[in-house]
Amino acid sequence: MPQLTERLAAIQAEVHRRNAGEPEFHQAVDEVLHSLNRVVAKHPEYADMALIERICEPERQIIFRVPWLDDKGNVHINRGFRVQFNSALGPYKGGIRFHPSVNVGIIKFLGFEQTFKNALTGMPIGGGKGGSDFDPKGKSDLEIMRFCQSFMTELHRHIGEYTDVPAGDIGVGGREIGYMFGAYKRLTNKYEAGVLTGKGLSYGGSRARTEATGYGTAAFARHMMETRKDGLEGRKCIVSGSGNVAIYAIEKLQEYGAKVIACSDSSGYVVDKDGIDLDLLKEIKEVRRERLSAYQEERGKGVQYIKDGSVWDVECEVALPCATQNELHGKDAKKLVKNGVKVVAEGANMPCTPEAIEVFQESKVLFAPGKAANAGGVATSALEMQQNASRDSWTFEKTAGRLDEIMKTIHDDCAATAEDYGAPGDYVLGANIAGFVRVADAMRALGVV
Ligand code: NDP
Ligand code: 2IT
Repeated sequence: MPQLTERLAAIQAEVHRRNAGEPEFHQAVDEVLHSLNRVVAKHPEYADMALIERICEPERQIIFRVPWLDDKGNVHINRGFRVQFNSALGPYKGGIRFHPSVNVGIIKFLGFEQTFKNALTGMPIGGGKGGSDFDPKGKSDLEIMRFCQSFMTELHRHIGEYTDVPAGDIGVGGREIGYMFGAYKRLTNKYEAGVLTGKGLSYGGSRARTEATGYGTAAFARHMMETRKDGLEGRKCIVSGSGNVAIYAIEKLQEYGAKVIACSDSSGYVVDKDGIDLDLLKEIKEVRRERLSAYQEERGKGVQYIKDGSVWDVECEVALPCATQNELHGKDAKKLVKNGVKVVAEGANMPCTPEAIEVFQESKVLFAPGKAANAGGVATSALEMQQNASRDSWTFEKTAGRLDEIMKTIHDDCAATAEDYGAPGDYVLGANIAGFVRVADAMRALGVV
């Protein structure tokens, strides 16, 4: 990475000092500050009025106790978080994550990334993120419900259609959003559909929201290939993870005629040379909520399951990391490059380490950061908010059509911005600058708040 200017280096040092022990947050901020070198050189006014310092400081951080009862009557305690990062463009907007690794630094990095991502969608949404260190694995349906109700008992006072609109993320899908919406409705005595997105179709959800993140990431990868007059048809692909984003990225890649030969979960990965059987994967992951090893057991011959291995060892031309942060390291990137990867688009938030990104960029592999490539999820959440506000419900075709247009626009904005700032093909720089400028313009207009 290039040296930061003295001013940006001082901001970086202060962010690190003030948020000690939060390496993921430092990582996300450092990347954006490096992109801002070029902005400040061209437009010094963006460094006035402590604008960059303010953009790195969350507007509000809420941390709370979440007590809940398991099926045997034992009391457990988890910690809940909501980081309301930036509301210059609209109400705070971003998912809720339930995973034992959650801490304030992780939620802060996600909220910071979300601010720029949401700006890139062009929709009127600010940035926020929340979650808990609750581990949903192995919990009964009733335990999940009680946890969601307890979580919302505190969260409800901080959110609202015009304030903050949470959605799903790791460990939070349709089931959890349903329980949280039910609890919110009861606590507030209001049918305020626009307070949460990712809702079920029977109570105000949007068609295509479930599919949106994965579909959008696959579409983004396709647009990247198009810049080299190339496509995805017949390409060998790997998608890491096997959750919401991974499943629908696989579905769209298959629709484009690509061959997805591997996917993973936190216990291992499968290689299916004939192409992943998506019906079986959905049955195992979405319906039965089982481990990926079941895929090999049921699909049988010809399928390999590698316990604890790295899915990036599999040879491919297209790689979509769709599991979690820092899941693809420098050594994985080198292996992928050696094996001939052409395009890497992040379906997850910050799945590639800075070293991995450097390897891709130096090797001229097309690389897109999550804040651009996975923005289709939150963009479709904003479409859900539009439908809720107008008490309307759009068809799948209309909603997915809007998503396609939005992904194309984000791709083209990032590419054009990178070019304007002297780094054609650098989607990291393009996304960071295009997102920053939108948020910064609004913040300048709103004064020091
Ligand atoms: P899910 O909970 O549906 O799936 C997560 C998948 O990633 C699972 O296969 C899980 O495996 C794996 N995974 C999670 N944590 C780890 C870990 N620490 N190590 C290895 N594997 C892990 O979540 P989503 O698909 O919704 O989210 C995936 C990523 O996409 C996240 O980074 C999220 O922030 C991002 N994202 C999600 C959006 C959405 O709309 N849902 C929108 C934009 C980004 P296992 O089951 O074994 O834990
Ligand atoms: O990281 C993300 O963009 C999400 N988890 C989705 C957020 C949303 O509000 O739909």
